[in-house]
Amino acid sequence: MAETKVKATPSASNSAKKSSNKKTTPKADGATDTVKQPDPVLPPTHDQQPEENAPRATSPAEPQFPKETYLTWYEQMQLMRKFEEKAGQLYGQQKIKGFCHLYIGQEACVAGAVSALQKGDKWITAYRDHAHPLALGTSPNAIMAELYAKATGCSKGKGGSMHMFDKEVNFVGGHGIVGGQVPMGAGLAFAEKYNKTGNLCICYMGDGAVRQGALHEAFNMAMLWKLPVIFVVENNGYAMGTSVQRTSNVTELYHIGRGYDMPSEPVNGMNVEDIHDAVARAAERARAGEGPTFLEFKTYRYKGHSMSDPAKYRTKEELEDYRSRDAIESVRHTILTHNMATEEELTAIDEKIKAQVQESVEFAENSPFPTADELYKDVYVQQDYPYIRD
Ligand SMILES: Cc1ncc(C[n+]2csc(CCOP(=O)(O)OP(=O)(O)O)c2C)c(N)n1
Ligand SMILES: [Mg+2]
Repeated sequence: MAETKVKATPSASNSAKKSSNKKTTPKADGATDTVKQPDPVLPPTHDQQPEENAPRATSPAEPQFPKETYLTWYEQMQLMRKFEEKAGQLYGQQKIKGFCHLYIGQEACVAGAVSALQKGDKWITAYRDHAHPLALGTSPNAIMAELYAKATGCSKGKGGSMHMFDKEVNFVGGHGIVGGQVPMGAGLAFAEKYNKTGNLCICYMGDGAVRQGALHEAFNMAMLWKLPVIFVVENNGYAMGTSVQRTSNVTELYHIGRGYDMPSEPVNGMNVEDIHDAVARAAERARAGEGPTFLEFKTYRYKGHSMSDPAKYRTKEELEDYRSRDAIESVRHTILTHNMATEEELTAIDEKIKAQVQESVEFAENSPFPTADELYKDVYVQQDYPYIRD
């Protein structure tokens, strides 16, 4: 099968990678491609029986990245997982209220992208949004306090689980309207291009969002203006309890980019290395002025849609099958197999994270709620809005 070599990128993306051991990787599947690209090894689609599945995602025979990158991935993904396990417990105790959507199982989708992008890049996603700011460097204290609706939260306690926001790390939310962030992602990329910053925007969405009309308008404009944006669909198989197969004629969601000649490709969302590579290729294209890319991360959430979902619409076998490909376990296995760290050193990282999460709970517990006058702050009001008549 034909493969296309990737060029070395000057960005942070490939500095995370071992210079001596670059593998050749397929280019995105766009109409401009002349070569038929091979399909990467992917987790099963959600209508496949476990026995039909592709080979299990295992640690590579030879690690492609330096030790520091694997250790960073391990620490970031463990922080996401442990933080959210705690958030789930606290929700059960009614310390956290309202909606709460956990990212457990999908951690590689963020960790692999963080290592492939640079500091000034903008990030936007839907309401399953705790992991993104955690990996970008927002303090767990500020995220936990936001879950508690406390004034010290990253959205001043006024956003809650679905509306995390942190300008410091370029995390632009946290959006509750399915697909609402897609045109905003294009707009953020437009600003970067207009201001000639050299930065890009990575815009995440769920599989439910690709059916929204606004996505199609945004894709068209992003291609027309060659905006520096990476659109990512995290296809975890379900929009609430409804599977992709029940709502879409096109089940390989990355094909949707083809209608706009947008370079598009499927990625094994349970494999942090594959995600890094795909995002690095897309970033290189965006920074070279070649415009957007559409990536479909094939992933899975281990928990229900939100805290109130017992997830009865899927089988135990399906869940177990994805758990057996767990990205954190894979990275842990790579680290240990290749002597990048000892069991004791990984345990020390786990202990550090446990303490960080515990500290965030104490911080949130001891923080005040916002005062009543906060109600009228941070509200967008346009005084001369033309259509209001007295
Ligand atoms: C425009 C709009 N319609 C419906 C909803 C209700 N709703 C909330 S989450 C959701 C499912 C979205 O699933 P998906 O995009 O696959 O994301 P996931 O939850 O799997 O991360 C729906 C329909 C909404 N928030 N916004
Ligand atoms: Mg989904």
